[in-house]
Amino acid sequence: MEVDLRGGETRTPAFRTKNPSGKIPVLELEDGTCLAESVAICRYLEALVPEPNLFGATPLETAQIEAVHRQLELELFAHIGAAWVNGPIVAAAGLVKPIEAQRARGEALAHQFYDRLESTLTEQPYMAGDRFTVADISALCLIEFAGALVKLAPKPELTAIAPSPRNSRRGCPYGSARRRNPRAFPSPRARRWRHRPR
Ligand SMILES: N[C@@H](CCC(=O)N[C@@H](CS)C(=O)NCC(=O)O)C(=O)O
Repeated sequence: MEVDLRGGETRTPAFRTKNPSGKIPVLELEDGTCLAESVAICRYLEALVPEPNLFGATPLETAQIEAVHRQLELELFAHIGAAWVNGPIVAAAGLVKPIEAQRARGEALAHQFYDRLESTLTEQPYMAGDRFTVADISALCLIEFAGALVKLAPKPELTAIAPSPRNSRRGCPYGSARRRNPRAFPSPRARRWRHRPR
């Protein structure tokens, strides 16, 4: 179902019966049940189709992925969001009266978080360890959005977190960290051997 965001459709009483916070995405099931929040929707879909696993295969791994994912949402998404909401595109659309100090603060805190991600991805191939999870999906979408629409791409010297379609084909979606720290980045063959069923 298409929703006219700019026209304010998500703020109407009819839409708020689907999601009281007046935001998309909303997954509407055949029986009319509506499910809000992107992560809740993803969890629901993974419960229906468990493989490939993105949210964790053991209690410990599930909690570890959740911790990384929440930090991405609360400490990166929130700041990119502040820079976006108070930036020129949203202002030009006349949706929000921008506050320059909030834009600048969002931008500075997002860059701080990028520095932190750079060290994480220099030590390990993925956000939450040695395999691709939902935390990587969120991180890659956020970095892409920030670069394309908020002029808030990571600085060029942060080569480990740069999304890399070329490396993605080799099994790692990020930049040149594999080359800088090869011991932390075993080849796909070595990784398969390490994780073989015993
Ligand atoms: N925490 C929510 C955030 C959803 C969200 O911010 N949606 C934006 C579009 S990406 C929206 O609907 N904005 C419309 C508005 O705020 O009026 C989720 O992850 O689903």
